[in-house]
Amino acid sequence: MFCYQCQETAGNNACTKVGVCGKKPATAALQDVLIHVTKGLGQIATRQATQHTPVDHDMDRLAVGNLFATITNANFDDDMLEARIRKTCAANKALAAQLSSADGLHDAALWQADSREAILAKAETVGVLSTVDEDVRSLRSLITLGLKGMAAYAKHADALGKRDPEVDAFLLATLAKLLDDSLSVAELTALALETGHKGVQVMALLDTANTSAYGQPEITKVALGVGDRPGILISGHDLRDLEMLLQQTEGSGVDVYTHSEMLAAHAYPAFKKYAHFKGNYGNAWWKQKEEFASFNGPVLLTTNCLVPPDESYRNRIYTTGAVGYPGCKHIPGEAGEVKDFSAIIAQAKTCPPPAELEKGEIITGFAHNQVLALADKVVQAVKSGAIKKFVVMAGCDGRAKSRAYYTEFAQKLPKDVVILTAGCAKYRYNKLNLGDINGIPRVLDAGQCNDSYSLALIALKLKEVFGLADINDLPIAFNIGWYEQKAVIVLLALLALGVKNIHLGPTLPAFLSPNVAKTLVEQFGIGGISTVDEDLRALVG
Ligand code: FSO
Ligand code: SF4
Repeated sequence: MFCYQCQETAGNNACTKVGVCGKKPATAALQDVLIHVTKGLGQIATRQATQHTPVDHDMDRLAVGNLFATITNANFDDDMLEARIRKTCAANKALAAQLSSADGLHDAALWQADSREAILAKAETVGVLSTVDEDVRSLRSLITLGLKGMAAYAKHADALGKRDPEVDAFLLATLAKLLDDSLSVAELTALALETGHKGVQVMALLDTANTSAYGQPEITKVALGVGDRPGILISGHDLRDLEMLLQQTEGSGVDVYTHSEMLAAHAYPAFKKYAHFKGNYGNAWWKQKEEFASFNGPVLLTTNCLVPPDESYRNRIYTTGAVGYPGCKHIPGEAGEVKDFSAIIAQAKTCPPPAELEKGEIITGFAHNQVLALADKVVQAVKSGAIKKFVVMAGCDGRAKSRAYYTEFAQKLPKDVVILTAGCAKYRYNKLNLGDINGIPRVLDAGQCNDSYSLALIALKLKEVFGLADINDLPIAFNIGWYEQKAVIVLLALLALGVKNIHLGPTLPAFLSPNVAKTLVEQFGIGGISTVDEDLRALVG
């Protein structure tokens, strides 16, 4: 196996024996082949579109679902991955038969999966290392990983009935381009940036999908304690799954708690009407082994991040959507279908209530609409000097000890600096009680990593209010923690918006070759992190 798609990759080089995330070599092999045949799907579907035959939305969905299933900590189930490969090969075969000619179709579009053994053998020749030139490999990886993030956002929007045909077409066409050996480093670099532009578009789509379905997030205090009834813990990012779970648990005597990224859901008006929507339990994804054990009730993973569950609580873990784990029950249901959560609810009723981890509350809901409602106050605070600077500390959390940097950085920030955050990175400092500036909390949490678009909108609005020509003239610094591939599309989107001098940590991606990293440094001023004190001096003076 060779996987270097996340920040925790072994030795900041690559996982080659087993994943730090727990991914086994066979699973990695299946994922490599799945990506290969999905690129083939991209090639055929794109050719179909040029022959003026509209691409069936089921094909976009297939590509999107495949990409999402290979995101870090999403799917560890070899049977599910093999089923996806077979489905994609069958689709490729059927679509290729409709083309006027199959000339020039890549192996990825033509190859058919006969058996598990054949798939595993195929993986030997189609993984990341099958691209020999290290810069081309690096750029192809950057784009592929960006597409995975884009797919996650497209999938969530689709679940709420919103899609953007331009994004779908771009996704398929770009998958096809990843098979094209004639593309130069310069062309691939341009394609990476174009991916960022489409990243902005898909994030806008998801924002519209979420807010039109559930209302504009509003400032909300979320309880951290527990009640005395059995509970279901819902993790991941999918708001439509949460809605169905809340509907089906109403009046059942079972409470619903959010975990990690689902915390943001408490800020949506549509979910506030559910009295049994209790609060948030636990912290970022990587602490789940202890926290899922003490929760006592069933846990529903709607997206990543799933840590391979211990035997002791595995029978309480349910997966849905792109997530899968062998031995855990999977709840089926495509976009537009109602999922049946009755098995989870029935099990919850037999479980003791959650064990309390902590008390108190945290505040979320500072998405763009809410911050813009406070715009006058914010602008006034900046003009008066009460707020000297904003630091965007969005992104992901992770296990690495070095991530203590982010807690210390937040603690040591001068009191006139406000943190803008989104994603599970916030769990490093959102319970520190950093206070407020004239009533504006010093940690403004826009929501999930999926809501990073909000931070971009806030920056663009401030630019307009202050009459600045360049977003980089704002008093905003970027110190982003990354982990998996949604962070890659957020990064590409920020670059596409013209944001410069982003600091990325705790380590720079292993998939950036020295030359590609150099380009990013030269063109965009991207940098890593150093010590807290040095970075404080560099970022906030
Ligand atoms: Fe975190 Fe996991 Fe949201 Fe990621 S829970 S790490 S970037 O999946 O998606 O921030
Ligand atoms: Fe390693 Fe990350 Fe890949 Fe898992 S997802 S195998 S930890 S690089």
